[in-house]
Amino acid sequence: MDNLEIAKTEQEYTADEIQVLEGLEAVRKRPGMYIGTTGSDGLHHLVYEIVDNSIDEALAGYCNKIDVTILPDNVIKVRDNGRGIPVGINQKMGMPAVTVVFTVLHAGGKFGGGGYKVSGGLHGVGASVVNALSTWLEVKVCDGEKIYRQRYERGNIVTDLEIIGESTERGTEVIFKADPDIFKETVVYDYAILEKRLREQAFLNAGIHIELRDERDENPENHKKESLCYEGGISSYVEYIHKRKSVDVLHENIIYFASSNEEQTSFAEVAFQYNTDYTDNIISFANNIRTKEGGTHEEGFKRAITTVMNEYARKLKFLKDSDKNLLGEDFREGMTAVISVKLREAQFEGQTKAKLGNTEMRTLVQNLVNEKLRVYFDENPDLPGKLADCQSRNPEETEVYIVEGDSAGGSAKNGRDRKYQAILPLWGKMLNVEKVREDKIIGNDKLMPVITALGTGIKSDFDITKLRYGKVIIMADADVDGSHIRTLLLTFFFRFMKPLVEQGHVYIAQPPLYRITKGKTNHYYAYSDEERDRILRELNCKTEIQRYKGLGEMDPEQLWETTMNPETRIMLKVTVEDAEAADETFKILMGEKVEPRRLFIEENAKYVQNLDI
Ligand code: TTJ
Repeated sequence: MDNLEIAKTEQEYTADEIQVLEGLEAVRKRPGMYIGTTGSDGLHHLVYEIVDNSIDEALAGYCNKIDVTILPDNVIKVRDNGRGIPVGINQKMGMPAVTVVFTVLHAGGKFGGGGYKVSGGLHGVGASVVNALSTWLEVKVCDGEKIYRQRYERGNIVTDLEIIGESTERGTEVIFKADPDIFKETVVYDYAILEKRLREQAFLNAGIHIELRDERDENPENHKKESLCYEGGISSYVEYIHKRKSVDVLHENIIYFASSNEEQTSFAEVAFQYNTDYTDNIISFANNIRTKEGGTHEEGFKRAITTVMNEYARKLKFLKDSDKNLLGEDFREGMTAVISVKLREAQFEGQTKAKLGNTEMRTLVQNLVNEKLRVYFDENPDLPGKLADCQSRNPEETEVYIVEGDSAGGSAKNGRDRKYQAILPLWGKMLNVEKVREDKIIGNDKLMPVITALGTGIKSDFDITKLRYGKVIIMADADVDGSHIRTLLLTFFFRFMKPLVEQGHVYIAQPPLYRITKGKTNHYYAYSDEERDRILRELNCKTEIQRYKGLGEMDPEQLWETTMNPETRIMLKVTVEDAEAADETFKILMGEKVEPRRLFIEENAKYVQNLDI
């Protein structure tokens, strides 16, 4: 695990390396200075401060289990299976290192030169602050031979560090009771708040086992327990967010990248996945601390996503050479992302000190995503389409265009009337229709976004009242690939959303085949060879004829004018006169011969013009 390597240091800590910076007294006088508030937030912060020490030990590679228990009377117990806080005498202070950790402000091996503090609460002040703000606190250390214990009250030593037994195990246990004289508002812990934070830590530190227990109730049947361990790390976090929101995802795999700098002193990882929502949800962390205000790591991520996605959109001809780049927000719509960086001497800036300032993190994350996302797109060219939804939610007026993503998606998005027209681009190559069996249709990730976009469900779950768009319009090129898409979609609709076809919701867009230009400014569009000939006869003068080979050749205005504007467009309405007979035809469609398939589309679709008039 990369992050463990970073945290590991060359030399081991010894009792002498603990640096001493200042005394403890001030903490009880001005607790807010050290833990932010003395309200509920500050109370919970005590737990994080203690747990962070165990997480550091885990990141250093010496601990894999952390237990957190809320005991009766809101006493907190934190226990790990790490090496144990050193018990040897610290020469500078003349007392055991563990005593220094708990009684001297800003003490702790992690603040010395050789060490590297990875985690750490918002204020990074450590165990002595918790001790100062506790009515009492007891620490137990097992060093593989003996068990040591020391007790403090309001930060003051009340017993020497004593040997109380023997054990072959190693680890540290801290038990404390928050002081109600300090936490006047409340000393009652909220299980859900602790669970949320510990789960977050479990995501951010893949593989660590954290167990949270609530044993406050005198009846053991009412005790609560949560085991938190995520081998998948921040990818599991993205998965968890999507599951909890019960939002549909647009692609199966969560994209994950990670890298370190050359010196192995910084580490960055990102995980993201698109869903059917329209908002973005980017969560970032530096040294396991949430950076709500973002900062350099988030900026690097966003820049790289915008750059590489635009590159990819051009490569797929989703954007034409003359088109402007899409904006960053266009690519973040529906994205859930977790960004986590670990670095030495993180600088926290901003209003709430929740914004990462280290500029080297911008470069690290940006380069990471730039490089790995390009490779990812090369290896996974079939990313599914992203619905560009319309503003209206009234199916009486809304329509969705299902478009071959690599030909006309961009023009359609730009040319549409976004009030009532939604665009769903289908990316990548269509499966060969004859190979698509019924079971395959459902697993086909091209169709997943269609199911999601329409909102009706399928088969026995199908519910027409949930249809989000009154018109479902298939818009594909007049070539073999386009015909495959139409056939696949019609087959799918017929088999899985039959009432959609029966009730006349499905249409096939008719883009023109020719553009006839007379002089400089007069344009005519012909939708068939006959129409072209008629126009040429009527014009009876010098003209220029352009044959459209695909929708992609049309700019947004032309596509609107010829194919999408309800006032002028021509659409084929797909009807199913006899469901049984049509199913037979679909079977022919599924067969190997191309001609019966083409005939089906012609026979089952009739011209309807100016639908909205
Ligand atoms: C320090 O260097 C020598 C080996 O042990 C390292 C250490 O301090 N490990 C450590 C500390 N593991 N766990 C802790 C710890 C655990 C709790 C619950 C609370 C505190 C303050 C420290």
